[in-house]
Amino acid sequence: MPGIDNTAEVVSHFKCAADANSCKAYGSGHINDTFLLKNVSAAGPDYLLQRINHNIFSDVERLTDNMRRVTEHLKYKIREHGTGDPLKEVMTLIPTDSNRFFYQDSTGDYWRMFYFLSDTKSYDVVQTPKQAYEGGKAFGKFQYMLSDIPAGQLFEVIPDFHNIQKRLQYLTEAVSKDTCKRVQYVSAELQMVEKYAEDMQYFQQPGQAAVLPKRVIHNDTKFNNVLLNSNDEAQCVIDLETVMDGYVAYDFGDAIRTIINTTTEDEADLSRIKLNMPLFNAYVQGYFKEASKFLTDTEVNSLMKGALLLPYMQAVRFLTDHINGDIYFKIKFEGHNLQRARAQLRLMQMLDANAGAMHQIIVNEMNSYK
Ligand code: GN1
Ligand code: MG
Repeated sequence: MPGIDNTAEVVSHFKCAADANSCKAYGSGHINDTFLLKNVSAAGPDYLLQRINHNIFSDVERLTDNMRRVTEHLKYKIREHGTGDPLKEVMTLIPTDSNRFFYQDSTGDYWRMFYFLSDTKSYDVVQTPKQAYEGGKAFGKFQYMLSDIPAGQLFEVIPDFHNIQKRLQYLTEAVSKDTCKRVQYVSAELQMVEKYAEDMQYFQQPGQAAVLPKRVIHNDTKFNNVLLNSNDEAQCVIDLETVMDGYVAYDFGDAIRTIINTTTEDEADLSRIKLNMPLFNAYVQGYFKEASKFLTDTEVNSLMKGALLLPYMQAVRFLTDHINGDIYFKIKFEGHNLQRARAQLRLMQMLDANAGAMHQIIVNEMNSYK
């Protein structure tokens, strides 16, 4: 990750007590660059500083408005219920000296800052049913707390973000340009994408818009976007920049994609990718504890479709980026995006083979609340 040459300048514009000299790269995001900074006083909170990838997030001002709106709403809900600490359970954006929540430096880069939540953990691979249960509860509660913001109010930060028709169109365009001459090596993956393309159109069918409500959803519910406390209890949902309208099944599917997989998103040895059903069960239980309060039956019936779509869509996105020469997702080595795409395709196939049984688990859980 590129470091920061102008840390002191950037930090000086935020109303914070961060020690610019302590700046260290942090986290495993694929898009933005994140840094951890210590407080100048040992007693004060530390900070997270993020360089926003503004090739991808082109309208930082409206993106920030969304994040403000969402974090304020979540804090209000937590205060209203009187059950928790909004400062610990919701990310807090730090204002700048001009009372905005992002800063553009002299090189054109955009920055934002949060309080760092100490004594929390995130996991790339889930280890215990308790963690999965807590993750389910966290994302269910997140959707529930936002369910009174009507659809259509938040800015569409990345248009067609989870529109599989568009994602497939971008893949076709990448294949026809073939700028890096990589298409000849990925025909097996392209064939597999093609084989499932029609089955994946569920959410795009014209009738769906009439029966499936659009809601404010997270849109990036990887398990490592939930912070757990030292007792492995859910504390805070992070990474709020793609919070915008969508179908709840997208969040469900993205979470299952990362929770049920016994290994990482980019596993090279496909034989290590297995489905951990106890973790699936636990996530479903945690999720419905909150989501049973607002989900419609049609939404419940769509959840498993989301669980198949999200790994598939992720594979399409990784494969497109591989063909385009790795211009979107950060990579650690050449071929990384292809390896990610292969792993996600394998995961999707395994989910597909078990979809009937998994759907039944979902339906049974919802019925237990009726
Ligand atoms: C990106 O940067 P990160 O890791 O939070 C991506 C998500 C993908 C994810 C795959 C804006 O998220 O959509 O699901 O990588 N974010 C964007 O790991 O494209
Ligand atoms: Mg993200």
